[in-house]
Amino acid sequence: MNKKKLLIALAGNANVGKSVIFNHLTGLHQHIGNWPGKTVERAEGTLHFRGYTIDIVDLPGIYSLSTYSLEELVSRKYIAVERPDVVINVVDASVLERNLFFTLQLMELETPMVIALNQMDMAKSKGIQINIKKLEHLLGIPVMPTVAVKGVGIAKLLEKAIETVEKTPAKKHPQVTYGEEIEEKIGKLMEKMKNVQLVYPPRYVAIKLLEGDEEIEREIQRINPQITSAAKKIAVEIENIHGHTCSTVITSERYEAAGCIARAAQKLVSPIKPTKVERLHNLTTHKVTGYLILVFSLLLIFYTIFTFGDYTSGLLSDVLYGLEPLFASAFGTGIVGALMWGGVMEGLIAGITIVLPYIIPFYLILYVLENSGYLSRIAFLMDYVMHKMGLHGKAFIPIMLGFGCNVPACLGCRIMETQRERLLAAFVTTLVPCAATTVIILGLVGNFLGIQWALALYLFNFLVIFVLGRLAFKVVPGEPTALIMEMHDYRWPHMKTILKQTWFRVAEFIKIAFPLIIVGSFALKLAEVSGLLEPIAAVLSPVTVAWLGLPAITGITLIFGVLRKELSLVMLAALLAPTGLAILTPVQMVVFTLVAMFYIPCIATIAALVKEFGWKKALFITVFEIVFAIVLGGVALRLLTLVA
Ligand SMILES: Nc1nc2c(ncn2[C@@H]2O[C@H](COP(=O)(O)OP(=O)(O)OP(=O)(O)O)[C@@H](O)[C@H]2O)c(=O)[nH]1
Ligand SMILES: [Mg+2]
Repeated sequence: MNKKKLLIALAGNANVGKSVIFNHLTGLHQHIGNWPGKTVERAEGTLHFRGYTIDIVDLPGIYSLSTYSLEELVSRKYIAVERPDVVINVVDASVLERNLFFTLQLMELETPMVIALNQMDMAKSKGIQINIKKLEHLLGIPVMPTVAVKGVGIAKLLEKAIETVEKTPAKKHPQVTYGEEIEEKIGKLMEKMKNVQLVYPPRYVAIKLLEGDEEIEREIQRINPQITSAAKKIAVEIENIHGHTCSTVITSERYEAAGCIARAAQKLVSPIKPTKVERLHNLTTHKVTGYLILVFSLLLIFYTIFTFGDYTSGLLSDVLYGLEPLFASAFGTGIVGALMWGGVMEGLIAGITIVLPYIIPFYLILYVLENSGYLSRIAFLMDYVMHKMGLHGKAFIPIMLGFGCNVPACLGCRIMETQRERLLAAFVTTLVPCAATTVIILGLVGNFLGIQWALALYLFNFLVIFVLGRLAFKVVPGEPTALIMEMHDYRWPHMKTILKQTWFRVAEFIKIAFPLIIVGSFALKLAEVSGLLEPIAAVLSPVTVAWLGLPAITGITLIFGVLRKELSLVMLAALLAPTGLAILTPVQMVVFTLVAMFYIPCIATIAALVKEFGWKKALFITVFEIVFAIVLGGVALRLLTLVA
């Protein structure tokens, strides 16, 4: 595969937003180190975009204006030596003049350039209006307005940068012109360098020599001492004419040029106070309040869904189970009756009592969050953590949903932009302990061994999610694509859209999951009435008894758990009567819970996986998780027995 490669460097003053842009572009593939021999941080990353493999380097920010800082030396050397295909000069729009001073110097390096006019929101709130077209015209460089913290304009910026590279032949690079005398002297010096091989452009070298730049001087001194002595002589001539040092003259002319451009391109209007919507944005993305609000919102959402779900589920259950006598009178209490009630009807009830009470509110809330704009803020806040797992910040949403129920969570992975990202997110999601898993963890381990053991299992679960997520990120073929999120402003959610989206998703879920649930429970019931359960338990005993050290009966209850995970515990309690679960040893409890946590996505989740990714991938995930859980359970048994 011969992919087109590009090298892009981000350069600009300190604190303008380079790193924020860098993170947007390369969130999943970063390498932070130091510049060779320097203590200045070097951040590099890769992304895939429009068929290009793009390496991005975040050059250190330039702090000072007059003296040559380490950061500036590193930056200019990189640009001159590595010759990036294009330099993105990040500029703070709210202090345009000061930033243009550096832009003009960058231009002298004669490298293809694009300007990211960042912090447009800050400029706006300070009452600075910038005429983009005019700025582009004055500089002769494409300018893209951005608000990096909201991801606004970042994708377009990247497009513009690529466009600049693709435009061949590159047009002559625009330059600042200095006063006549200085231009003349620059010309003179350039004449002397005509036959000298230089890393930097000759004009740049001439200007830097006149400015008395030590590093450049040293380099040229080595190559051709005549040039440096000529430069010294010319500098003295300029000093005599202007009465200031040559470097002061050049700096002030450059300053004048920057000021001129800034004044021509910007207009001061009365500052615009941040609106309510903007204040809400700031509050919800703030380093402290943002996370506090996030935690509070999540708790509120879960609390609402579980209280509502629990209540409605119980109610529906009561009503539907009230139909049992009706069934008994219609189909009798024989095998047919058992199959109709225990197979078809109980499957249907399981479906209804999950779908209506939990999934509908989940979707409603999800779409309200999405439509209002809060979802993208959540993604933004979680971006860093999720990147560590090889996922985009957006994947946090399905994962969050997964704690309630894996089914809507898997379907929710659709918000990811590419098939690969969707699959990775869904895989991780199926490992999240859903409400039913919580019942097992709390009902068995929490109840009998204490809450600290339950918490430890949760922590272990997160660890597994992290490790397997990271692993999947490495092994799933394909490349992580840039997922540049752009936040729109907060707005009132549009209820009609939300209801429509919710209805659409719920209907889809019913269509795919219900037949599977009913067929599954029918098959289980059939196995039960035909006396197959005991033989099945016996067949499974090498795994359940020999490897996992559990009672043989768990083979059957775990199979039932495929329908709804908590069934595996509920049935186990019933089958172990009269002693109940208390007969299990602590080690058995932990092993059983571990297996139940991971052993399979429930049948409805499998259905959702099939729907989204097809049979093959769904089967692969399912088989992988079964094997993983069994191996894990056995290893845990041996480790725990060693310790105990
Ligand atoms: N309001 C607003 N703030 C921004 C924007 N872009 C960046 N910031 C903030 O500006 C600050 C500096 O951003 P960085 O990306 O760290 O800046 P940098 O250019 O990498 O800085 P150095 O690494 O020191 O050169 C951070 O607090 C950002 O949150 C923007 O578009 N709008
Ligand atoms: Mg930075």
